[in-house]
Amino acid sequence: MPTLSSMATPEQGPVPFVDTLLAGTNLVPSPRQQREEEHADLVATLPSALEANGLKKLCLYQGFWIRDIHVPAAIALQRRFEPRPDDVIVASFPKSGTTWLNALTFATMARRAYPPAGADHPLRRLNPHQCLPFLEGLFQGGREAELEALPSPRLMNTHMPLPIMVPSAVPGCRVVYVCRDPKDMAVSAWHFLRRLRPDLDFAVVFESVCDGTMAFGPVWDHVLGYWRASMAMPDKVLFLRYEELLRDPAEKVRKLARFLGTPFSAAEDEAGTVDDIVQLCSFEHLKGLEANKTGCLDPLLPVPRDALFRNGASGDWVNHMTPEMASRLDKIVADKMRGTGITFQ
Ligand code: PAP
Repeated sequence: MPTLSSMATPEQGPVPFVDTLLAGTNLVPSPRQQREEEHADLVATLPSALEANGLKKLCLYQGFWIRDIHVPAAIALQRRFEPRPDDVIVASFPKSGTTWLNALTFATMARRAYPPAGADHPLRRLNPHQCLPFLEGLFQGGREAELEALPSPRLMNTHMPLPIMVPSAVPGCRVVYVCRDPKDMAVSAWHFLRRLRPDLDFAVVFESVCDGTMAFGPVWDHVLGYWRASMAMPDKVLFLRYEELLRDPAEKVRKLARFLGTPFSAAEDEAGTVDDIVQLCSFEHLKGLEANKTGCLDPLLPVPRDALFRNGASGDWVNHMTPEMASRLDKIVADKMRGTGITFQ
């Protein structure tokens, strides 16, 4: 069994997170009850709402609707997350391309240790989410020591809005952000949430997007926080759009590699490494893998992994909303995004 320290060198890139757990550390989570009680008074004072599927409680914390269980995680993140200069965080609003960007960033950063065409590439045996620790999940679960024990460079994932990550993470490390047309995001979220509650009405999810109460919302403030940071610190925050990734994934992978400080070499160009990464992480390829067809996302989130690979396209909103609904959401978003140049074509 490899030890954590023997698993990677900085040149090799990140190691798949679940493999580090299997490497047998004795990291004991802090007691759950104590962590939740620590902030129970604060959580009780926050405005609250139910998530669209009626199953989880949301609290308005620092301007964002986050799950009540994530409030202690947000506080712990703000107080105790210590970024390393070579850390990379993949950030996104849910259902906006997280799984894809997790895979692309992991494959790009780890390409020396794991050539993307290789038969033993971790993404051929693991769901992309298993390769990256989910920050709020670890901080919620008292598992911060697992993050500390990870060899550098660490690659992590979060849905937390940037104002909650600041000042702890940015600009202490690099962040790659992906956003998506909120109409398609809403449709994707509905299909996902239905896996937990099959009778869920699309209109309920749609309203939660429009009024900003979808978990981690409002979506426009989430997007704008990272967009502004990408404008102010382009060397620290890379802002990507799902629709652009669909249009030209190879070009975006090159941009990602340049941002990460590891542009593709002439030899890699010659060898077709970019195309190999694109192919490895493509919707069709990932969807067909056993690791993505079987099992659940998390013991705490009993949704089958295949829920992450539904349609993988843009524009499916036309099949779910009336033209009136679409133009209502478009108008809300356009008003919020005015002057930024952000569009979702
Ligand atoms: P998460 O927030 O739960 O991690 P996330 O990965 O952000 O979910 O979003 C899932 C969406 O990304 C799904 O969209 P759909 O419901 O409209 O189909 C999923 O199909 C899409 N997706 C996942 N992997 C890929 C990929 N490799 N290429 C393109 N789209 C993908």
